[in-house]
Amino acid sequence: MLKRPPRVLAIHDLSGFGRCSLTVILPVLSAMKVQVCPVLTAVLSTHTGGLGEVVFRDLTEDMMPTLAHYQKLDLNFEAVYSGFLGSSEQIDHCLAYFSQWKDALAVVDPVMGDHGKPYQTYSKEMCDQMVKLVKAADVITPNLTEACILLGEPYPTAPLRQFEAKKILAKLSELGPSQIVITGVELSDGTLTNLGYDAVRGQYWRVDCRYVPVSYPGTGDIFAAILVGALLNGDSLPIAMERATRFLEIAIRTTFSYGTDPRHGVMLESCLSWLLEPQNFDRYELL
Ligand code: PXL
Repeated sequence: MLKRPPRVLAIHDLSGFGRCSLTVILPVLSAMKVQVCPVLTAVLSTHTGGLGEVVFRDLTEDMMPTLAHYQKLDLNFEAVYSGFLGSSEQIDHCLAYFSQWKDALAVVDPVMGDHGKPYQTYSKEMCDQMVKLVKAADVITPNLTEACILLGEPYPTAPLRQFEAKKILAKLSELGPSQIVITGVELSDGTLTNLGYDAVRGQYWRVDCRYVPVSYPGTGDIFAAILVGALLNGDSLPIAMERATRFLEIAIRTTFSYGTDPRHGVMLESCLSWLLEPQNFDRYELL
């Protein structure tokens, strides 16, 4: 039994304004009683999603000395969790962190794109490197765009049928990870859903989402952070998925009701207390 809260080494950027990356990951995981130890990849004035020219400080060269320091301190982590990465070199450094803490749950949120397209900052070389990182992961949380980039497949032009969705999940698990979650998938039955696959149990899961006609930055980061916290606290995969899905529904619907600028992200502060309260989960289904 651990005599302290679970501890996550979180390799992410800090974007000052716009509610993404560490500004949402830290409060979410702290609320879930998980200790976060951030390793910063970069500091930005805002996220890169349409708020103008970003002030950017790259911190790649601090990543390996930080690893060496933690090694010297003989620190243990229950999870190593990476997110938005700015260069191939940073991806190599993440691989070094995964090798250093082999027993830790290796979680990769392969932040590469959305709405069918890679982000402008994402070169073909980085997409290939991200495949290497995914191969070293236990858990991955791509959206459908990222899932397609990882598999080198075109983004589907029509909603997916169940067997097509299962095929994508199974192919991603063949790369290495045993738990796959794909967010924001439109199924041919008219639902928007988050899909999961537990390759050890051979089970496919879905948690359907209530649709809201707006999209906010940082929601993928919140989803992955809740999933990490939930898994470390002993949730099963479908319950971890439902916890993340339900929280985001509340955060998105709260924000939508106020009509704030979508680029400012979701009103996390108003909703965070939901994570502290006991919840019952009965919305997950087998896919
Ligand atoms: O939410 C992912 C993310 C993280 N960090 C930065 C980003 C984005 C998405 O746009 O720009 C800097």
